[in-house]
Amino acid sequence: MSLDQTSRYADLSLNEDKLIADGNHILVAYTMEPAAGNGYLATAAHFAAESSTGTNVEVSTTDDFTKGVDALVYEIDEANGIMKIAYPNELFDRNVTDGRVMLVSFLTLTIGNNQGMGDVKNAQMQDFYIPPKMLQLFDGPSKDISDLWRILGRPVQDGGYIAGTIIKPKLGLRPEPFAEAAYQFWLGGDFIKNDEPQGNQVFCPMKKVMPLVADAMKRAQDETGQAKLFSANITADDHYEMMARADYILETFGENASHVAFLVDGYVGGPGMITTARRQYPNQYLHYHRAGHGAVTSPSSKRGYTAFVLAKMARLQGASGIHVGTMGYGKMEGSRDDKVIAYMIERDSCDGPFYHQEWYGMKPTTPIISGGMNALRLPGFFENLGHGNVINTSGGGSYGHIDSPAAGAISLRQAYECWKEGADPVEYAKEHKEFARAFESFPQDADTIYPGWRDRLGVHK
Ligand code: CAP
Ligand code: MG
Repeated sequence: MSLDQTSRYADLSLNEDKLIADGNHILVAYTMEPAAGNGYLATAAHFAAESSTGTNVEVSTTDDFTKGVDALVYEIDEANGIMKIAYPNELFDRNVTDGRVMLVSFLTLTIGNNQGMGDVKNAQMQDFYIPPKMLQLFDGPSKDISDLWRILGRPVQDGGYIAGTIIKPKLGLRPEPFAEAAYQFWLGGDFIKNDEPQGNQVFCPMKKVMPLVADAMKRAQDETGQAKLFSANITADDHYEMMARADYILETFGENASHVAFLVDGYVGGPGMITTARRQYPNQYLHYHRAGHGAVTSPSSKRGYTAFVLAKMARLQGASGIHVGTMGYGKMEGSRDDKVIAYMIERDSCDGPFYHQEWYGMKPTTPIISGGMNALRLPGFFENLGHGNVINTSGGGSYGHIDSPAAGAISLRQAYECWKEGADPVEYAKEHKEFARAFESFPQDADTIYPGWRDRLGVHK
């Protein structure tokens, strides 16, 4: 049993509306279960202590100023296992270079030692509130989807769906087949990303493949008369390596460098990797891939933080776009209600699970939709989300189309147009060949989503 620190680190008389109005605290809501034999409020108070100014015993060096910056439990709902903690703004570390706040400090306090405490069985951050005076100190995005729509020649408001893919197979292509796969998709689609592990493998050196991809982009642009986009992976442990990759890629794409986004595997790479890319290359769209996040965000996890929290943190850091999952329409975990993740990062004002957040004009982060998607799954996805102002990357959905990657790309766009027109997809397929052939490319999906499609389209096994 730890020291009972309730009297110091809990104050249930605090009023949340007043805490928000005063703007002097970052507020955080967690699910939390105490370890057996530990009281709920006492454990929450100890959690707040370990997350701010305390430890498991009183120390002689504490003074009145220290107590003034204690994190405080201000609300608990023991029946539902919820606790809310107010963290004074002063607790968070500031850059010596420019006075801005850093996400790593937010994490090391709110999801740091408190993840391994003996009296806490588990705790997971569900939502957080950033007051205006702290929001201003985060970088936020420098480029957003409007910059991509501008390059694509679309309206910069509601420019609509960006049809994308991921070079598949995930690994194993040498430079020439890699670039050919890119060219073939670009003949029908807008946007290609490296898959998250693709970089400088010995069988596909970056300095061999990037010139070929840049040439494929030029040829596809000439062939189609349309601009094309490439999200190049610059992820690396060492930020000098990241920058070497980024500089090389920009130089290689030359006059098309503005068509290049930088892909960073931000969860496994950590916050510093995202901020390095954001601050060193503010002219490039910053694409946050979240591979690995499931370790803490999976619905089966009771620790760390949720996918909603990850996406909200990514916007603060300045991700131009982040993967938000497929809301139950793709292959990864997710549900229809995950649409709130997209709304929180794309809107200027939004209700999260526990807190309303105003963004005061901070640029939006694009929801990136990926994971088992294809043309058949998209109409339902758009219907659930309510709009198509997203980047979708369908790897299998493009390279698995039985006609060609270009046909796969076209089928994705047709799925969006079908949804926008409010058309019945099977009826729409009668007039749109690539979309129709997606039914034959992914027959299991077709049977599940559109039963009876074979008879209606006159396609037999
Ligand atoms: C999708 C993908 C994405 C995952 C990421 C993959 O490929 O490239 O990395 O979807 O998941 O490697 O599986 P497919 P999330 O289109 O072929 O499925 O977007 O949820 O972070
Ligand atoms: Mg991938």
